[in-house]
Amino acid sequence: MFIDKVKLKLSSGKGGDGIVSWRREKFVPLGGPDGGHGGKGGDIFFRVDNNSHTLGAFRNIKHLKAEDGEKGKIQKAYGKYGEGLYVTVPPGTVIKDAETGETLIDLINDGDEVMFLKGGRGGLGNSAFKSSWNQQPTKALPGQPGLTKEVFLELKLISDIALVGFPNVGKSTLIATISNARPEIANYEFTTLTPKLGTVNIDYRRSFVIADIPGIIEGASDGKGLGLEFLSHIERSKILLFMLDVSNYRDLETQYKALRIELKLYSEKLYERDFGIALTKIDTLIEEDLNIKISEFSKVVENFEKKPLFILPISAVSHSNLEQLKFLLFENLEIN
Ligand SMILES: Nc1nc2c(ncn2[C@@H]2O[C@H](COP(=O)(O)OP(=O)(O)OP(=O)(O)O)[C@@H](O)[C@H]2O)c(=O)[nH]1
Ligand SMILES: [Mg+2]
Repeated sequence: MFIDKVKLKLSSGKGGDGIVSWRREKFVPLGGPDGGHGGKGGDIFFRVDNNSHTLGAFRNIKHLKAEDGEKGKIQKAYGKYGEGLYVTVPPGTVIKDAETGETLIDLINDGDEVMFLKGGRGGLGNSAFKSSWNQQPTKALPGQPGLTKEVFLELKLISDIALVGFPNVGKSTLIATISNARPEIANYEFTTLTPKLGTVNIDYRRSFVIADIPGIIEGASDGKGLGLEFLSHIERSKILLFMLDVSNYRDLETQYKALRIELKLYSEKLYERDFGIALTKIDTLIEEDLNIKISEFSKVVENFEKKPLFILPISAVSHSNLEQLKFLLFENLEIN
């Protein structure tokens, strides 16, 4: 289940108490103090793991707590340290303070680990208080309490390229054809309900990540269709790929203008992001009609101040220009 926002309470462990105890040995009637220190409480860490792409694991979790430290032992032995707790999140997870909304940590790279809440220190046992003027201290300290914080975990997926288009224009088909992702594909609108990532291999050592997101329609910024909330997942993408369907009942100009407007309404920054244009499903038209559409559409694009990196007619069904598309995207990512 794709979940991209959860609220969670996190607590580090309490430090174990120090204890009061006295050495008991044969033939030593008045043993000195030997109460050990309490163990430290467990810390809370965040750890990034590439194997998950959603926060669904936290769906039914309200509170996570690291282990408490154990109390000190006799013979000056430390209590056992509380086990640290690792909260494993997908790359792109932002940790926010639930009270203030402030961003605390942005977790990007697989394997990254960050200490978030330190466990309480263990208390000193009475052995620590022995001095020349006090040979029989009866004092020991309690362990420090742990720390508790409420946070929002918010996932903003990390992709190099994000597909932007009306529903049913072939976004998922493209990603299924050129990447390892296997999204659902169907001939109706809003097949894709949640963002998905796929990796596109250029050769054995070069690749990029592409995000398939739900379709956008006119008025999405007012909540029409699936709205625009999921666009938070493309905020980190370096390049957007507008997908415009040459066979759609909305013509290319209508699709393009509406998408540019909705994007702008969502975020000026995303509106200014570099983008390419793929004209999709060209296998559905004869060449002559396609050429007319392309030349008309080129004029429309000229009227916008922000120009695309490229306009490329493609077909995921007949595989037309898919290699070119991969290379154009990759090349522009390298320049970016
Ligand atoms: N002829 C032709 N049909 C295509 C092509 N690409 C996709 N389709 C068809 O178009 C329909 C929609 O494809 P999807 O990939 O699900 O479209 P989408 O943009 O992901 O749609 P949403 O998830 O609803 O936003 C499916 O029936 C596909 O088989 C293409 O290049 N040529
Ligand atoms: Mg889709």
